[in-house]
Amino acid sequence: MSLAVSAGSDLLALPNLIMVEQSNHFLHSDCMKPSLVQNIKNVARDLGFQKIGITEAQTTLKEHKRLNEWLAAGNQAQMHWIEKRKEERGAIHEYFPEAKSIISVGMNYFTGLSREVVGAKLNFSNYAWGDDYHLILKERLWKLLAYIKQQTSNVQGVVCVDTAPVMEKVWAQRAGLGWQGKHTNLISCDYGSWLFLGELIVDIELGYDEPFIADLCGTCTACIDACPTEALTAYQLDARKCISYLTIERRGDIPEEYADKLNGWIYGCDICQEVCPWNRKFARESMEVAFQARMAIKTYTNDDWEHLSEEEFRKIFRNSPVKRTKHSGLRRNIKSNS
Ligand code: B12
Ligand code: SF4
Ligand code: SF4
Repeated sequence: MSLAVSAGSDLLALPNLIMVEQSNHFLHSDCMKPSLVQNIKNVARDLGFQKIGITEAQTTLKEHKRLNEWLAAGNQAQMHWIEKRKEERGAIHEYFPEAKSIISVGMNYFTGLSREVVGAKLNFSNYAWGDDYHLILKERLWKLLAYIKQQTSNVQGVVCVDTAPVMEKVWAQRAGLGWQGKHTNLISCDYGSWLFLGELIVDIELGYDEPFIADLCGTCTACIDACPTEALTAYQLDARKCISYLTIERRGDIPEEYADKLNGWIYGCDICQEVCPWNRKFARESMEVAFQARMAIKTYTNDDWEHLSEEEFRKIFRNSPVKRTKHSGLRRNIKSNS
């Protein structure tokens, strides 16, 4: 039997009585109640999430310890915001005391284009080719919460996408979405690692998925070998050396020793993911219009980027993740590459 949420244009308008399909007949859910968990997953899928899993909000002692060790070694560089909220990041109930279940979602952002086809040798990481994912994922997760509230009264929930002090990859792994590869990103068997992650944390118990226990990296070390700045050791990243950190998060000049190794990256870096066999074999083109590359990303030449005015910057990167670096940051990155 297949359960399918009836395709309504407005998910919030989904009826309390969901239609379910059985042998080509539509039945009222009053006659045959599908579980809330299955409905949540169906609605999440309709909202455009390709990967959905649910896990219990339990303690994360091992990961908390590793986070503390990672911080103590100075791997966070200038990202003091990680340290400031490390207790919440390492223990979900410090962040949301009532948390019972974590609905973890992944959204495919692979555009299907490689950086070889764009007009410039200066590169933007493909996660930043289109609209800002924070806004897109958050809006849809709020809709998912609204749906759950329609079904069950007295549910409280919080929506997290990137900026909340939660370890998103850890929850995604526990919810069965995939495993954390040696490049530290979460990899799924069906989309590779080109997935944005987000969570809806709720204060009700739900049915839970099996965690993804296998580590499918095997003996591969392609990401570690390809990283131009040697930022990776297996399963750990030293942000001080990472081009993504240096071009997005770092304030001030990019240190000389790394400026030589930027390899054309002016916003983020995709090298460790590009070489990953899971992405090479299993990446699938995203149907999400919002993630498609902006015209300038595809057509601008090095010369265009080198002469980019502040006004153009504002126009091109309105509602894009690139605005985080500001015009001055992008100019610094371009200069560091020359
Ligand atoms: C800080 C941050 C960064 C920093 C640091 C990255 C890092 N690896 O920590 C910088 C700026 C470098 C960065 C870069 C990127 N980021 Co970022 N980042 C984050 C953020 C906000 C927090 C991550 C964090 O907690 N780091 C702290 C360290 C301690 O965590 P960790 O790396 O997971 O560490 C674990 C492992 O080291 C492991 N471990 C340690 N020893 C061992 C040993 C073994 C055997 C094992 C198995 C594990 C293990 O234990 C640690 C704790 O669990 C998350 C969002 C979030 N709230 O979670 C996004 C996030 C991880 N970033 C994301 C993305 C897309 C990127 C980039 C790809 C962007 C780009 N193209 O430039 C790069 C990828 C670089 C890379 N190789 O990781 C996505 C990843 C999606 C995915 N599929 O995994 C996230 C989840 C944002 C999102 N909502 O989608 N990021
Ligand atoms: S994002 Fe680039 S610099 Fe950072 S670890 Fe991956 S390959 Fe290395
Ligand atoms: S490149 Fe190899 S080692 Fe690195 S994450 Fe992918 S499979 Fe794992």
